[in-house]
Amino acid sequence: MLFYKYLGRNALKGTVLYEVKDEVAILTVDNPPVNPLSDGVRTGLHESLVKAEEDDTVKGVVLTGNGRAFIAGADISEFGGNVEGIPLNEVFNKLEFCKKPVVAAINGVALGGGLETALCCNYRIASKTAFVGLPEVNLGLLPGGGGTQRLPRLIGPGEALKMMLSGSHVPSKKALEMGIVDKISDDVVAESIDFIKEMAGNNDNHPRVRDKNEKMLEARGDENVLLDAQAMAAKARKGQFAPGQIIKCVEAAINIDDFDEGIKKEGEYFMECLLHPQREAMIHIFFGERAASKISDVPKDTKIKDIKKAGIIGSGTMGGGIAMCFANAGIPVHIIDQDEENLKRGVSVIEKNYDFMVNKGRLTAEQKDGVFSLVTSSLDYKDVSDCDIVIEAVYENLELKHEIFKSLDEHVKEGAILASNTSGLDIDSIASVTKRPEMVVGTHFFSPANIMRLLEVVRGEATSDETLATIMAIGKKLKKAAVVSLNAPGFIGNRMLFGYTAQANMLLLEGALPHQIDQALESFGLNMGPFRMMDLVGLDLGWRARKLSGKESPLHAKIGDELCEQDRYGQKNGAGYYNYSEGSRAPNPAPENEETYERISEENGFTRREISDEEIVDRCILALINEGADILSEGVSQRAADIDVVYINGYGFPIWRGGPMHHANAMGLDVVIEKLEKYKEITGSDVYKPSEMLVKLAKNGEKLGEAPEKDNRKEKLGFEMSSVANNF
Ligand code: 3H9
Repeated sequence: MLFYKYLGRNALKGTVLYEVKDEVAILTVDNPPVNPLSDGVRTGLHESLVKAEEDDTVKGVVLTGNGRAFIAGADISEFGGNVEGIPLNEVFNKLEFCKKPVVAAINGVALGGGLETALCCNYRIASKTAFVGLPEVNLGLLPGGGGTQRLPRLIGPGEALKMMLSGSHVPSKKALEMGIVDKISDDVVAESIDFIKEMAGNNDNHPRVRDKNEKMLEARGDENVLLDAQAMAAKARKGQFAPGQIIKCVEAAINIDDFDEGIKKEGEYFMECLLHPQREAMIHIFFGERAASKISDVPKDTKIKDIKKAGIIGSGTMGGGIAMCFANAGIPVHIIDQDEENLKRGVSVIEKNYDFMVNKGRLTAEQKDGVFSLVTSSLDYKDVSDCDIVIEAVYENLELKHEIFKSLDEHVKEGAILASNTSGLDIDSIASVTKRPEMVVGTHFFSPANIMRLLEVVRGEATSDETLATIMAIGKKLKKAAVVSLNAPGFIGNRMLFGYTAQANMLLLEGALPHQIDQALESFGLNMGPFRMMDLVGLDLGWRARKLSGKESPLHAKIGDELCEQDRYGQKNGAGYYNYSEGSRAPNPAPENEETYERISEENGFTRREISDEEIVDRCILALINEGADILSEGVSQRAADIDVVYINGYGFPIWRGGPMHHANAMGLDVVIEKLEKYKEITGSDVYKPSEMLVKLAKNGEKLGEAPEKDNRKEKLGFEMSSVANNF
């Protein structure tokens, strides 16, 4: 008789269905949509295993999942709260020591605690479409359900470390080759029942992963396994806490003979991850990315158009990258360019990109042929007439975009969506030249579009719910982190970037040097400091636009403009804030610029001073936070977490800090206000005048993101769309 110390069973989430068929107990995890191991599932598993053990007619147990998933892991929403019900490791213990043989019938995704569940079973049979993985590292965690001890025993510590440090998903065919699963089948449950019936007589000899020690003994004394893992973590997971903990767990698996001692170590290291602020930050982004696709005033049941074919206007870097996104998702895509040479070049760049992936082993030659065959091209607009969506991706010129949209409206079939890949132009103005403004939307991809995950979806005044819902759905299909912005200057990302780079430039005028500023922000965790980024984008873009406008350069742009006058445009011509050797993107110091910095500082009344790294980081990051709070209070962004998703996926903000808004919450909004006021005093700049929203929240002891979500409709707001892009 079991006695559980928790109460309120009705409130438990998820369940396990129990059925006996052909003398085999079938346990089906039922917790839609992806069957995480919530309290109800853990309880259900424990109870069902006891029931199967106590039933003398039952010869064995098959464990499977309902719907598209086997088990997607522990219930992520339980982390950081009071967890009720039976602890996971108690369930795993029951499973591993079940008195009857247990087969995991892996019908779909088995991730994290899901794969760990399967590793506690005696056998694993996977469907052709299933995939497995231990992606806990993406949440700032380690596989704490025995994964760090069992997976290395099954596939060797080197391969297990690669899987755990990358968090990669392994398709069932590869999982079979690696030895993670024993068999692949079209009907995993039927196959598992047959398997049990075959094995039933063999009652005492069912393998347990915990007993497989050969691979641990082989690795003992071989330092390379752990050194390779450390190198991998340093390169791909800079600044993150969990990877080091994973490596320590595997070190324990290799060196400690007693399996249970290794499990104990894993538990201790897991707890340190659970309590670490990075865990909260990374889980905030996991849920933030999923929330971003939901738009508060667009009903859930809004009809979604079926996108069977896409068209792209423009075969440049952006057009080609976007075309690859569609092809990679299995959607045929047709590219139009007005110039035959450009088109040929554009298509050959796409092919080269795919060849590169083949050379790196990321695609097979056969897969390349498959995706590349989905890309077609021509010079005639008529050839996109049958597309369900056409994305214009030409350079930023409103008149040119007007012309293109007029033609598209004329040629593309009724009901198709017309999208503009603009980083700052007015979507309402673009929509106004068509007879279908409700089907016009902005899709701001980030370069290189086939790699960068961010997709800013720009909602115009007339954009319909159906258009928006369809774009969010297609964003998911293209594996993008899609975030909605209102049609307002700079949208979300570039508006924040503007204040951030302006402050970096002000710090340069005041006395800091580009490499000091870059290093300080890279140590904070950004992928690339602002001066390396400006050199990459090209200093001449803003300079040329400012020259055309005939206006005097703003203070923060003075040094960049002077460098352009000296033909220093950035990486494109080998000299900018840094120097670059031919064919290399590595920045080398440019001491010859220092005379320019000193002269421009002096001409503008600055006495250059020593500036600490702390001031550099504070001033640049506070500029982001303060602008982000304004964006939120104006309703340009729907939620604080949306801003974080934008900054992490498009601007290299470290995921382990959870994005600028989460970082502000972690600092404490009272501290943020205090610092803003301090820098307002030092600089006299309104950039640091605390956003009213921050002041109000701090006064009430609240956090960003706790306020109710904004109704995101533009008509309430009426933004003046003067592009801020020229100010960069
Ligand atoms: C772990 O296992 C720790 C253990 O080692 C140790 C413990 C002691 N929990 O992504 P989707 C929700 S850590 C709770 O849109 P897809 C998700 O929020 C865990 N909820 O679907 C969404 O909710 P909503 C390790 C979860 O088909 C809905 O399900 N496991 C969980 O594009 C649909 O999700 C992972 O890290 C969860 N585990 O992708 C796997 N998973 O509809 C995390 C999903 O309200 N999950 N939800 O927005 C994934 O990677 C993807 O969800 C998956 C499906 C590939 C499974």
